[in-house]
Amino acid sequence: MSTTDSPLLTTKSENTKTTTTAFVATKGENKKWKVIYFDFPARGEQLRLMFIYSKVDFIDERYKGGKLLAGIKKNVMGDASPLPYDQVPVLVSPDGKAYGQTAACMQLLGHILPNLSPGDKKVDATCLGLALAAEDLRNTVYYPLFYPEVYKFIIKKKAPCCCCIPGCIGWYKKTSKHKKGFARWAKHFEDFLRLQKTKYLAGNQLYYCDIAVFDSIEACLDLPCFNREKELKPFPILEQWYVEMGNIPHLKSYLEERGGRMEYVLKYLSKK
Ligand SMILES: N[C@@H](CCC(=O)N[C@@H](CS)C(=O)NCC(=O)O)C(=O)O
Repeated sequence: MSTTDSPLLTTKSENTKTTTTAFVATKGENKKWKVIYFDFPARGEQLRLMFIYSKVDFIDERYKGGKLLAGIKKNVMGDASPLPYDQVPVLVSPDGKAYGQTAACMQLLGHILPNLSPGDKKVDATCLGLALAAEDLRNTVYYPLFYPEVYKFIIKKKAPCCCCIPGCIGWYKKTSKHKKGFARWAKHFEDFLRLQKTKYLAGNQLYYCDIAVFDSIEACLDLPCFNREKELKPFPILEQWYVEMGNIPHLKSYLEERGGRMEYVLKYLSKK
């Protein structure tokens, strides 16, 4: 398959230069790891952040929507499908082995990239637990709130006269219950930092779990129903850690260039 003429997806490397490509690694790129995910900063974004933090180039294979992703699932591609669970994100090693399940991919990348995982197996269990907790936060807070928030945002912007509809959506989708879940998880993360008195979540060094938790918190707080300062105020140690994580130069410039997640959705919807 040609690597330059597929309309299916775009590949974005660390320098954010976007080129069109197919999902087979191009010549010269075959020594790189690859992330397969949607062209949207959600669950798979943390894998991209790992590479960006480490300044290691990677193949960033982005699918613009579920229909295109369906084209590489097992019922279409059989055993040649690169999706072990028919879901994304997927991490593919330079020799072509595909790994699924986000927390497992984070742990593996932590071991592959320099200085992102602890040598001690017990500390690594703590790291994996934190990466799984980050997924719990995403699954119980971010994802249930995402579509109601997108609808509310669009209605407020495009039809402000229908001002009671956002409230009805909130009531119907029980958004306040999901919103409250944020503080529950933030308290756990604050406790890790407070009880260990460490700079990072699992020690005095930044590990893959810090990137997983940072990305999950950042996704939640980017939803319009959250006010960042208000949500983090009860958790001052976590807030300080969060601000420091966001100020890490490489992450900061990537996040600034990427922009907010809601802006990303609106840009996507306006192109439709
Ligand atoms: N437990 C999985 C969940 C993965 C998942 O839900 N992926 C979603 C995108 S965030 C997906 O692939 N959706 C498309 C589909 O299922 O067809 C993980 O941690 O990676």
